[in-house]
Amino acid sequence: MKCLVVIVLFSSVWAWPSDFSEYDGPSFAQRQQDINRLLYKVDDILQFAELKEVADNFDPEADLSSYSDGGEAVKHLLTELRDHRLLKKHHWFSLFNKRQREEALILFDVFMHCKTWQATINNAAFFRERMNEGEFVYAIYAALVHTDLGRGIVLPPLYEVTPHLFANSEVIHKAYTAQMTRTPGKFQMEFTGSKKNPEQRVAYFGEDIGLNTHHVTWHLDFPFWWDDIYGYHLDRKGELFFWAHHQLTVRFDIERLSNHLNFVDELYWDKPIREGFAPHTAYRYGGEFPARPDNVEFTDVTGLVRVRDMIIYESRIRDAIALGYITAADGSHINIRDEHGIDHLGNIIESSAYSPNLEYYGALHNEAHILLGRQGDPKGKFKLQPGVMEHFETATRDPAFFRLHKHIDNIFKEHKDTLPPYTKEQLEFTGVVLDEIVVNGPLETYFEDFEFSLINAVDHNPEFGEVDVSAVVKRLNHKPFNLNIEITNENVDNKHAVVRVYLCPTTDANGVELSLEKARWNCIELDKFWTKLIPGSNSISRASSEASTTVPDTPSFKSLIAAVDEAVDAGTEVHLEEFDRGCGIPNRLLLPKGREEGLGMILIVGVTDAEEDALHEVLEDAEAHSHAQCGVHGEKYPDHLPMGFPLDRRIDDPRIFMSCTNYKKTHVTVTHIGNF
Ligand code: CUO
Repeated sequence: MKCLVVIVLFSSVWAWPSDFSEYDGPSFAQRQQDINRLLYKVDDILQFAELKEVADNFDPEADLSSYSDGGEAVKHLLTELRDHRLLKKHHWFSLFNKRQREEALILFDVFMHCKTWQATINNAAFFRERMNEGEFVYAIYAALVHTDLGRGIVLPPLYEVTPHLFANSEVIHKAYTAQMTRTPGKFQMEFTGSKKNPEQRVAYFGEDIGLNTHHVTWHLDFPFWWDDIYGYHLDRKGELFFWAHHQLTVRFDIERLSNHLNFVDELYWDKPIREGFAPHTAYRYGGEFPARPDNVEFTDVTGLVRVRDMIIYESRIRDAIALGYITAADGSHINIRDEHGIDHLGNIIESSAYSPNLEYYGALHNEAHILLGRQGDPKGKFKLQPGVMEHFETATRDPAFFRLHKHIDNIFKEHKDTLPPYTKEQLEFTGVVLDEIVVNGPLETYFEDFEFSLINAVDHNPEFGEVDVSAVVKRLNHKPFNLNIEITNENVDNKHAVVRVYLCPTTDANGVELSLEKARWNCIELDKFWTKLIPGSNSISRASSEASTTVPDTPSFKSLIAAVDEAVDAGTEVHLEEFDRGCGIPNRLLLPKGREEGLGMILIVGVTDAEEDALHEVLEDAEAHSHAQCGVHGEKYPDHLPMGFPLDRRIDDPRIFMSCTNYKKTHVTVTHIGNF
């Protein structure tokens, strides 16, 4: 079903740059095998003879007709290579490092201009052996996400391709020892810190390897450096930046609530960073990630970020919110007092290359990541490497990540609060009555053991072979449940509708009841889906596994390799459509942890008119992967209404809301089973 949806979606005008219907390259299984092999032991030389042969003998300039830019990008990269300007191998890579990013993006540019799969793979093999491994991995993942040729390819789980960015140093060291002593081992991975630190209670969330994969993949889908010259426009990218990170922030707060901790407070440029952090993680090359003690005052990072610039940029952004317009680089005004304002604001705050005035509004969010990442060694006195905040893979491990994003989120809220509350006309869906919502099955969460391979974390001598090494980590999961919704359509014709499902807190951590106006900004988006309402009664059943905020577990790298190799050997195809989307919250994290005694929450369901949603016919009755917070590749965002509707704006008078027949709420309890 998902395959069908994706195929239909790509036929629209928003489709990716080239027409895949004319594709006559290798089979999907063959392409996936090529990718698996390029990423296997990426820090080592190529392990597969055919690819190694290509890497050794391919001449990227021999056939410039295989590039859509006449070979401009590849010539650029080769010049850098021949001039010995490229970052050496066995060195850390950070996307926030300007020069390293530029190098990765030249390779990305090469991939984007390859006309055939073979040209892509030849270049990948060639540059894999000559460029920094981190730059290579970033470039090829980004290309697989954004080129037509990468369509359907499953991104091997990053926690098994680059385990150092996901596993703590303790288990990595054990894996090294196991390899050296040739003793296979499974090593229990603990979360960072000790019980003396209250933040430890929610470390399972920030350190969840699936959540980190979602976060890094979201930033691959919507890179801050993206320029439309790469072939297409990323629809509502600024708003998606707001929404995906708003949801991360809110979710963290509900995890805190589950663990009797107050909602996180934002950080302030002029106050100490309250929580320190000891990452207990190490680069594969370059030593440990730097630690930061408690209560460090923000200090300028020599040559990179000045605290006073952050204050100035933020003040300009707040001025724009107060004035209701952004000043573009040419001096013109861009109105933000409407439903599109959030998109512009997201672009200037992140800031992305879509920012209409980078000079004036700066790069508040991106530079804050660097500023926070360097507070352990701001003057570079100790030659420490970038901090966890300077990698999307590791950023959420640091409690300061959530303080920063709460701060950013509050700026977005300041803007949303300038917009008038929705009127009854905007909220209602004439003739549609949401009669009942019933949750089938208890909302129960539990921790389970999850094993992932560390084989790619250690070096091995081909003479002695590899030893099986893996980490076992606790991760949150929930029991499956169903949402049953009864809707009456009193109209005489069919109606296309979108159903929005939110899970909201009822109190803060002190048990103080939250009004709807207070709670609305703290609601988790559980699901959003399109459906057709026939005249009369409609019974809708939606399984938790279908939630469009989530993705299923990616197969392990080992099983991906096995399934694909088997298909290639047999000359058959392999079907992995379900896993071709890396962006999305892991489905097992759909529910917050809750409490052992039960955490009371409110489920709010709304059904609204989807007539204006261009893609609703495609999306209805089908899972369209994780479109709610990740959009649909190469397409217009499927929902024409603002993300978070209708809870994104002030609710001055809840009675207006309640008088609409197309919304309903019910009390639910999220219970955690077990003692963690
Ligand atoms: Cu995703 Cu700050 O943007 O981490």
